[in-house]
Amino acid sequence: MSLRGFIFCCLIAISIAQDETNNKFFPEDFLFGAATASYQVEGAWDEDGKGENIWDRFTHSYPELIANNDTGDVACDSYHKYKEDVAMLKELGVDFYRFSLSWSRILPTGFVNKVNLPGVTYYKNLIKELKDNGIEPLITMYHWDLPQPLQDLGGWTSEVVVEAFAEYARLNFELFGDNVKYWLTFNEPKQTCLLGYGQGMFAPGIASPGIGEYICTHHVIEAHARAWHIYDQEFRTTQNGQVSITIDTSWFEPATDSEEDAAAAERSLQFTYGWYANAIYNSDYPEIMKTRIAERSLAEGFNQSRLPAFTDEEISYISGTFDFMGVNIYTSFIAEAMDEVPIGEPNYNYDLGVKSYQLDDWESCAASWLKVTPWGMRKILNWLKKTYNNPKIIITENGIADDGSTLEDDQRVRYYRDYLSNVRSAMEDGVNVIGYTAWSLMDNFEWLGGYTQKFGLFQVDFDNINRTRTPKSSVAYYKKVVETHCLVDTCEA
Ligand code: GBH
Repeated sequence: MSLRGFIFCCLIAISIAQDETNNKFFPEDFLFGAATASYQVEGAWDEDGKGENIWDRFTHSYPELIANNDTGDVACDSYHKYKEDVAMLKELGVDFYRFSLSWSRILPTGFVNKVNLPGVTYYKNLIKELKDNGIEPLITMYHWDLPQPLQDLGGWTSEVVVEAFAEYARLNFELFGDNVKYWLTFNEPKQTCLLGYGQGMFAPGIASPGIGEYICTHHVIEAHARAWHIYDQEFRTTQNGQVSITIDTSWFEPATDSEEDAAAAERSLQFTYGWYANAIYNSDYPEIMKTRIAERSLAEGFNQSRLPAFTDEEISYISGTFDFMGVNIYTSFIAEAMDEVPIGEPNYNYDLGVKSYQLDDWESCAASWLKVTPWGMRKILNWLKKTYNNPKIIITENGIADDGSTLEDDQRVRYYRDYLSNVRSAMEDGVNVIGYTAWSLMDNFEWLGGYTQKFGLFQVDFDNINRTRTPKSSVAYYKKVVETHCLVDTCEA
């Protein structure tokens, strides 16, 4: 092909891509942010009085479960480098930074009897550095790192932890609330409960399929509601902030236009997002979960449902415990109806009873579970609007992994552009999205993936004792979007 022909083709290709991108401005007050979580970035796992948590214990006890036997012992060393982190946020120009508090750094025993002052100082310094640079903190209180002493008492299968969380939440509001407008109680509780207490793949590594995850969830929902009410009664009038929870979900696309597949897709959404969200944004667990789990439990020989029941009083106490809706969205699945699994061992997947999969021709990335499906973003946002009565939504995570081989992360640039384009289109559909958060500010400890899956806008050199941070190409793109509120070269009002 001639050079002219080549350039012509490129221009066509670019204009097609740009055509598909929504070219409306995001509203002026739309909030853009970037996120991390304590265990994934802080390091300093046993420094300055921090207690042991379940991810410290899990990575140290079962190194073979984590890629390259990696741990979060040092991670990005953000405990010492938070000023560099804030400088990176400043470079991006974001409105807010979503980070999480390490419960064990503040309360080494998990209980409020011993407050670890250096831990408190660390977060106060971080918050001050953010505010001094015009960046709002959005704080997650629990991003999976439960204090080990609380796990020793049963962790999220125990009522004790509900009470301990409520007191930890009150302390956080007292300590930091004057400077914090946005709070999340829990990040992705489904991963805590399903992977941590059902399947046993994540810390604390308890495999109690079909039982543990439901008990865990029941307590997490109660703990969330306790924290929201504490804020509402004791802090709202003076601190004026907003409290919610963030739940992750994928979009589930029916395999065909049959009624059975449509029902399978809806059931998947109810069993993933609805499991946590229905009690909070509507009321009680989703009917479909109550019915299916009760039926299978009785057939299996249990005397009652494996899904615990809320009392009427609890249902009304939990309902409405949100000031906005938090949601993490990365990918999509196809949902297909299937024959019932014969009654036998209890299992969440049998309770759900859906065959779900991703298609081979969906674009892949360095994280095998994450296929690039930007169109799913628009669909799931519309589903959330419809199902939960049009709440105010903050997308608290969205992003993609690379393998670290290049700083020219063109795939991430396209991912952000195409997902944000679908966010903007969903807003035109009437979905009330008020904020968006890129996961992640920088490469970090990606749980079982260790340091092999890199979600960062900034690269972190984990071989260098300085944990040097370097911008990838996506930094320039996201910075432009944050600055102009526009995804393409020129936008329309
Ligand atoms: C989020 O989880 C987390 O909140 C965040 O901490 C994380 O870094 C980020 O996304 C990127 O993953 O081990 O192959 O069985 C997103 C949902 C749920 C996706 C657990 C990966 C385990 C896949 N994640 N899942 S695997």
